[in-house]
Amino acid sequence: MSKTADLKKAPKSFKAANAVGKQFKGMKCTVQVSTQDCVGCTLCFQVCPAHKKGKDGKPTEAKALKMVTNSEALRKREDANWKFFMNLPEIENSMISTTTIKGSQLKRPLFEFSGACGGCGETPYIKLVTQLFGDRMLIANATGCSSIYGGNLPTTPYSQRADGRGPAWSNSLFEDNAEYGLGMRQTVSKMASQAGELLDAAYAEKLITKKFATELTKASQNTQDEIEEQRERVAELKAKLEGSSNVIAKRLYHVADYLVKKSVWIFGGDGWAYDIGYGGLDHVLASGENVNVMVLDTEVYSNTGGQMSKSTPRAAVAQFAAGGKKMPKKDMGMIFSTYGNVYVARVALGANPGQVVKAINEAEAYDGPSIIIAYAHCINHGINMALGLDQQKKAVASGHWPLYRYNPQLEDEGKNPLHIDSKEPTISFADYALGENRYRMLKMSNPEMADELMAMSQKDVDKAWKFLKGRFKALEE
Ligand SMILES: Cc1ncc(C[n+]2csc(CCOP(=O)(O)OP(=O)(O)O)c2C)c(N)n1
Repeated sequence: MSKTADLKKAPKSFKAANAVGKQFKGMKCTVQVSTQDCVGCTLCFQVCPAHKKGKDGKPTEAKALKMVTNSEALRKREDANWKFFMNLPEIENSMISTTTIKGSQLKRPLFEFSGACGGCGETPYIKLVTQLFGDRMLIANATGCSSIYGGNLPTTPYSQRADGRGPAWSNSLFEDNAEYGLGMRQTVSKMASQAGELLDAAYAEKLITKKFATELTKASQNTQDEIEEQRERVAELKAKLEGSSNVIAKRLYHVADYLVKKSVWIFGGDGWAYDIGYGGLDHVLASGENVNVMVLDTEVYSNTGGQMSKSTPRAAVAQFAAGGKKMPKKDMGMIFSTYGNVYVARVALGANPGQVVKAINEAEAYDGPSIIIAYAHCINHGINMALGLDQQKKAVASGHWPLYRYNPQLEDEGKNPLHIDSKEPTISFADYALGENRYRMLKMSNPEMADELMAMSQKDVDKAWKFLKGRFKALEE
């Protein structure tokens, strides 16, 4: 989104449409593709709401976006456009609301061009989180796909704003990631409290005024503009302290940046969260500390070729479950919602992107532990990856993946903490599942077993829905 004046020096081939929305009057909007980095997954083309779609969900008429074959000439032209686009000023924070899809998408992603499979279902969640909090984020990443495409060193898809701020990212092990993130949280909190104590000492030594010290400790940091204002205060503080030989001044200078609120995130797959790292995850969520967990749930250990986890649904074929998984899927969301102090959300971008934006914002705002369990379609499911988001929609429509948010804060306000965001199932579990090879292959190799497991799976879904609705009702009373 740009002011018309900013586009004066744009290359001739640079495209921009009139922006839609009252607050954007007179502005221009561009969706610029980096042709050097596009992997041709077609997801953007598939989901574009401007395109008319046929019965099979595929666009029949392209409007805003068109897939074309890359060429040297195209690359050259779009390289110039990309360079120009990347140097355009960022949209002003006051013009957008990052609690909406539109607002969130006008912010610069600080995660770009990963080496994940074309059409990966995990990466859009990461991109979105970095759009919302990337400039002050710390990420502990469990080993898995997200640590491989997220840390393909010496390159990294994690990026930075023009001022150099971006996510701080690290990966420890597969099995200790929640604890690793907890360590980040505790360090950040300790540094911030130390900075607070040193501010008092600095005031006592007359290095700064009491008014300034109070502003630095009491400033509200709930919006992006407030965060930027706090950064300015910290810069002013550091300028005052710089070069001083006073011990307090020296120590405060080194921890002053922690006076700006940080956002601690813990990323990992279902193999980590449901199985190998579960004990640690449980411990960290029960600790009450302010961390945000994002489970990128592909329902298998994706990075090592698709082994079953406790998230794998019954009837699906996976490694170690060649004859179809016999046991039902573990309902981790419901488990953690019984703790009472944990924010829990179950989300699926392909089904309801608005709910995902809401959940991520709520999880971050909640001053305690949060977990978001995000459905991520995967190449291991044996699907057409270009239609992964449609498959997500079907997972929700069948009731296999109910969408909900459990916010303990609401309970404190005397409201029902559980909010169910998806409707009663409209299609059967088989209607959803048989669109994926992981279920279909059993039907071919062992039809009787496939039918038996499919019938049990339908019962699993029915039971889980009944349970969810019962929970909602119980919390209502
Ligand atoms: C203790 C340990 N066991 C096994 C591995 C090998 N390993 C690396 S990634 C991975 C699978 C991760 O699966 P998941 O957590 O579901 O994440 P995804 O790849 O699906 O995103 C495994 C088994 C390891 N790194 N450490």
